[in-house]
Amino acid sequence: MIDPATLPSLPASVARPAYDRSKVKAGIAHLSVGNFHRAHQAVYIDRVLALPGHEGWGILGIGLMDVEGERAKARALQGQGGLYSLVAYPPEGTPEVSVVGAIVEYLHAPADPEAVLKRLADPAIRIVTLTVTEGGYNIDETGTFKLDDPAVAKDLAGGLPATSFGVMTEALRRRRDAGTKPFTVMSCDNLRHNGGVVKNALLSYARAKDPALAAWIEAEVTFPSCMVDRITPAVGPADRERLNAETGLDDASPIFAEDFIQWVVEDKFCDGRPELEKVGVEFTDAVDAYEQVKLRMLNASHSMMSFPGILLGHRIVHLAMQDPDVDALLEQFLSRDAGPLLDAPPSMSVGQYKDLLLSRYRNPAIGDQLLRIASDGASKLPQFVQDTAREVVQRGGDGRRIAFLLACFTEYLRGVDDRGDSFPVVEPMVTEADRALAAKPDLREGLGLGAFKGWGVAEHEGFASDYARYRASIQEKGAGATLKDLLAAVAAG
Ligand code: CS2
Repeated sequence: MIDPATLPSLPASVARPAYDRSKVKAGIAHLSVGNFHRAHQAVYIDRVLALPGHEGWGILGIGLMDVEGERAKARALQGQGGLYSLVAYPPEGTPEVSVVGAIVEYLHAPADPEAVLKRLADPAIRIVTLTVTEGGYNIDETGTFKLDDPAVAKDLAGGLPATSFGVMTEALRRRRDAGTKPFTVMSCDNLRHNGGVVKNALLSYARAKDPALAAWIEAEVTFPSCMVDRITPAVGPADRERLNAETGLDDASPIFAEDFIQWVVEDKFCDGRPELEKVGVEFTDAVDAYEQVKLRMLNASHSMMSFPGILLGHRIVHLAMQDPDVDALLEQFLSRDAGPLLDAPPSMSVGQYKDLLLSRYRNPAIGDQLLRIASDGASKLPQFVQDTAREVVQRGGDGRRIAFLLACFTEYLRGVDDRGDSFPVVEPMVTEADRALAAKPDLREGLGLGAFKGWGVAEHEGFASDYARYRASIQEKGAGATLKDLLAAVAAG
């Protein structure tokens, strides 16, 4: 455990909060405090807290899930007074070690749901941010919020809410009834138009609960969109030991990340915001353009690396990048498929962005996990790859790499790679019906998976036959040989 009292005696090489934490109060509540939040938003807030007059902008972290991992996180963060260590790795040279102090309070909602609602009703909380993952917005392929989801239905039926949308709605109801201003709601997840998505989800829930309240929320709450970026690997027990050995700390919940960090935000806060522009955050009205580039280049190429890469037997990002076939697949996908369709903001060069991404992936110090990137692919692929796929097919372009990706995703669901080694498949949104489709002898039927619904590719003869051909080839001779054939066919023109 990190003991907050020992902060002043940390070695000089460890950066620590440059402000008096005892004066800091929470002004932002964050739902679902994952490693990404701790390596990203909390780092910007840690910087902002050192600005004069910013003591009111600390973070109240809230865990919502009733699982052991979340209970352990609560014990660790509460035991350390919200402190934790972060090691940021540049591609070369000395990593930067810091102890981050932005989270000044942490609550695990299942342990005391009323305490969470009380805190969220406090006028001092002026912004609620969320990282509940792509699948956490509970929307179907048409963008409709699923009111029949069992957890949502339970919240709608009454009692203290447990879901993120139930909790925010009840907190907003209490604020309205008390004459308190509402908080801004900002999604920090990798979703297309994340401000619009969280608004739609919250209003859908609120309308089903209480239409008058929903109307108040619609009139009063703002939902800025933002683009977030920092590669933050998962931390297993061995990483924890390694990090503590590296930092000399005894941290129950250390994290690590690349040194790159970016946050682009729409300036639309209904009850004020900290001066984040002073600590490196970019404010713009054109967030969608940044978000589009990031999702369709970074996250999509991550998917393009992970599903094929895992089948090829790779598990770690920079090692996969040392495989010339994976490198070539990504290079081609970025420069020929995703890149040319982008509506990039004037300040951004897509070519340079691509080069930067590939060099970030090659960073040997990170050791990011392909299985982390792959997890919940059924929620991620529609966000990251669908638009590019649809546009490539509509324009009569070369859909082979995307057909290969979808073939790899479908085959990945079996959980066995080219070497015959099995790997865990974490796909909570893949249903029994999906698995039955993926097992049909007519391999094209896999394009009917829920994850590919509405993409407009199954109807395209060339795309569907490529997809079926790649699946047959993966089953017969492996993803590695199939990728080699694909690259050779591309080279042949
Ligand atoms: C990854 C992201 O999970 C994924 O699919 O692509 O977690 C990625 O590492 C971050 O978005 C980087 O900003």
